[in-house]
Amino acid sequence: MPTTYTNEDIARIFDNLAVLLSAQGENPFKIRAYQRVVRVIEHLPRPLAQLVAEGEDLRQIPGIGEAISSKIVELLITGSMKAYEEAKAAAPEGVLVLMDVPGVGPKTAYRLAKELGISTVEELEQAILEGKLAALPRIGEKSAENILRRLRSLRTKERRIPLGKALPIAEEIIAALREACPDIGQMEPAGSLRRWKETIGDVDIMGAARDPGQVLAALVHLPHVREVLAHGPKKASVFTHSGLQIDLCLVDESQYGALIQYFTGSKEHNLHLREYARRQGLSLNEYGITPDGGEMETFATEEAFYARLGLQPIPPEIREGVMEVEMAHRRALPHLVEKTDIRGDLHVHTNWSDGHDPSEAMLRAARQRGYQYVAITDHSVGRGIANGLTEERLHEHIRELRDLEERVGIRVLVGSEVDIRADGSLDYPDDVLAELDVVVAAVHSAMGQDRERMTQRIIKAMRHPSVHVIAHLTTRLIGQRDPVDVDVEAVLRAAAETGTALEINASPDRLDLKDIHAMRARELAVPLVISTDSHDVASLGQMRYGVAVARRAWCEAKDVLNTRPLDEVLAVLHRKRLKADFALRH
Ligand code: DGT
Ligand code: CA
Ligand code: CA
Repeated sequence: MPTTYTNEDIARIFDNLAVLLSAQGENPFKIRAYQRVVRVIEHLPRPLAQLVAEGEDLRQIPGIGEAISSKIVELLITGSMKAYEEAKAAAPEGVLVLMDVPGVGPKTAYRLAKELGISTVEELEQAILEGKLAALPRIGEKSAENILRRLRSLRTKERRIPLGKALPIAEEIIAALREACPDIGQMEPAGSLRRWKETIGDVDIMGAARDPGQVLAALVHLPHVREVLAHGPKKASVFTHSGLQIDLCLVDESQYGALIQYFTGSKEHNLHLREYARRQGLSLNEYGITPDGGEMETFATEEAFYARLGLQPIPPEIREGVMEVEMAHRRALPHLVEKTDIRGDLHVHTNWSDGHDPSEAMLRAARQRGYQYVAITDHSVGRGIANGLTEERLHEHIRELRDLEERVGIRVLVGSEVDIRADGSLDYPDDVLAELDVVVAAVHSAMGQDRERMTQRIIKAMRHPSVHVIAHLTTRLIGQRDPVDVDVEAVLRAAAETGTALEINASPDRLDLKDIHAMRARELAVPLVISTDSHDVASLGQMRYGVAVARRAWCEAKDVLNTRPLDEVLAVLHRKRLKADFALRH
């Protein structure tokens, strides 16, 4: 059964393994081989999980021999690695506890145990507060503080997992359960995951099955599971190797509607709903609806549940307790944009810059998704590390794309993801930009600028007649890099004024614009585009995350430019150029 380990996860396991073995006095050659493979894995361009799934021979990768290859395959296929489990079993208990603390790792854990006699998380916290950790050579105040911060956020359940990591794992688990128990009826994620929130506290899965015991037994035995937290007749909670808590709850088919409604939340939505129901003499719980003085009624579907309350079905993405209940009562909910409304992707890279796949593969994959058009937007020349295109290579690429367009049978917009330099100027000359069908401009450098400079920098780029779209406005990477300091309201107003579109970057690491910014853009009638910023064929499938952001922003298809046919897209994009030409001439 497949499990999700990223290359980073696998590298960390080998790194830990090397430390554990060296503390246990193992053969230094073996240890060095593990240390070496960490570096090798960190620099692999493709996920090992994908290579293994495609049946590739890992021994062809320099630095990976027979022994290591079989350990990686074992880990990916069974979900654990015997050598690692054994090394952990041989380590002192305190070391194991400490090495699981984010920011500690086995090397520090051994030192803490040996040099400070620490073996519990509480002792660790105490030692940090007393300054003992900072006093250790090669640790220092900064990493001691860092460890303390992460310890605390762990405890307050502040540690949230990015949507893009949680959803694939939840989908894998549901698929594995369905395979193990074919009599499962409905089964889907609930909670924040079903509402497509950008980060997830824990994963809630709801299901209907005749034999709940069998399904729960299958869950606790999945190779994904590291620890069983609770296991009852209808519910179980487990903790996965990837660090996710999963709650699974099962009922009879006849009650599924109330169950999935309740556990989808949000708590605020449920609160509004309960108050609304109260006024009609109805009370709600996770099993059904009970009229005052009457018997509880059950519901097989969520639509029937909402209908009993006199409400339109409410899409999960907008169940945040704002005004959705009232709107559903007035039958005034918008028809939210759907994935099938999307007719093309307007931000795609190829291996001409930092993408992994050739132009032809990207075009064919876009066509296969049923798209009518795709914009190829490789990086501009100043992006040296991303292998940005010189003018000469850009022209060569354009010729290739024009040729491929006919052969592949998809309309190609030739474009560029052009750098917005620190001073707001652009990374190609005006005449080059004017030749392109679509120019997507973005900040990639000098991200530490103050609010005023950053805001003016982006607005200056938007005033350029050839800039059609601003990509990933805040440059944030969820859980990894904070957004730049920018006055979003001012930027959105400038976008409305200049007719510049803003991108909802669908890459689940980014989701930028985020939901509330996209909502404000919609209110200001800023044209929105949803783009994947794909660097390989598989990432084109991430469009669904961007659509979810737009849905959370209450967007309809008409609010999203790339739901329209190509001629309309070009008309909107190029209106700006015409407007600017006109302004120059008069
Ligand atoms: P998360 O896990 O922090 O990302 O957010 P949720 O929304 O998934 O929250 P979670 O897992 O605590 O609970 C799942 C849903 O169950 C929640 O959205 C609404 C429902 N729920 C849980 N506890 C309560 C409660 O005390 N009152 C009400 N009304 N609903 C609750
Ligand atoms: Ca949850
Ligand atoms: Ca939960």
